[in-house]
Amino acid sequence: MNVGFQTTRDTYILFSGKERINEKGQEKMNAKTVVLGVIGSDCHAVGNKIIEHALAREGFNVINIGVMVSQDEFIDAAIETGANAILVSSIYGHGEIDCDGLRGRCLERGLDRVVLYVGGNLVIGKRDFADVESVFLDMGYDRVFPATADLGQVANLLRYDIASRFHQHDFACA
Ligand code: B12
Repeated sequence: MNVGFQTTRDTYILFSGKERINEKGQEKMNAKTVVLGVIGSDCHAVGNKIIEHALAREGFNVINIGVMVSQDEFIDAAIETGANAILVSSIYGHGEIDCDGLRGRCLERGLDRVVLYVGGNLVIGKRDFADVESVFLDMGYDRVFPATADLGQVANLLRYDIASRFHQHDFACA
């Protein structure tokens, strides 16, 4: 039986009189890990930092590997950190070239459940977003976002997609 009691700062839970687990620590243990970066030769750094801060504020454990990241660097980081999702940014217009093949590479390297998002200025010039979205969905991305994406909504979608792809018990001791 768990017995809860208040302190001035945090709520603690007493387990069988043996362990005390700080609830904030527990939240951290359950945090979903996402790898974030800007793919290819793309050096646009501002949006990347904004996404990092927005998702960290939403409670994600964000591994930001920065700009000019290769597909294999995304995958290396995801494997090393046991990430649930990879968020790819492409800003300079070469997304169709840089992003193609990442899903296949993930599968080759054993990341068969990782959630894959892509967003930014994905193509050169102005194209109907529905067309752009279908190109990247066909590449195997789970969701595709324009530069105007609301990062709060992105966080909600991420929670939903991660929970659907990874069973809850996988997080129990993560
Ligand atoms: C600053 C800037 C630069 C700086 C970058 C400095 C730096 N290190 O960051 C410099 C001068 C180096 C530069 C260079 C180039 N740039 Co520039 N640059 C810009 C500019 C003016 C602002 C970019 C920025 O910081 N935006 C603010 C951030 C907050 O927005 P963001 O990057 O779009 O990110 C947000 C969203 O896209 C979204 N998002 C991004 N990724 C993802 C991923 C997911 C999963 C989700 C959900 C959301 C999401 O969320 C982010 C936060 O809100 C834009 C024009 C503009 N107004 O956007 C052009 C722009 C991006 N650049 C452009 C181009 C073409 C280039 C160059 C190729 C130019 C050239 N011929 O050399 C080079 C490329 C260099 C390289 N190797 O990357 C084009 C891209 C065109 C396209 N995609 O069709 C733009 C749009 C200008 C234009 N209108 O033509 N650039």
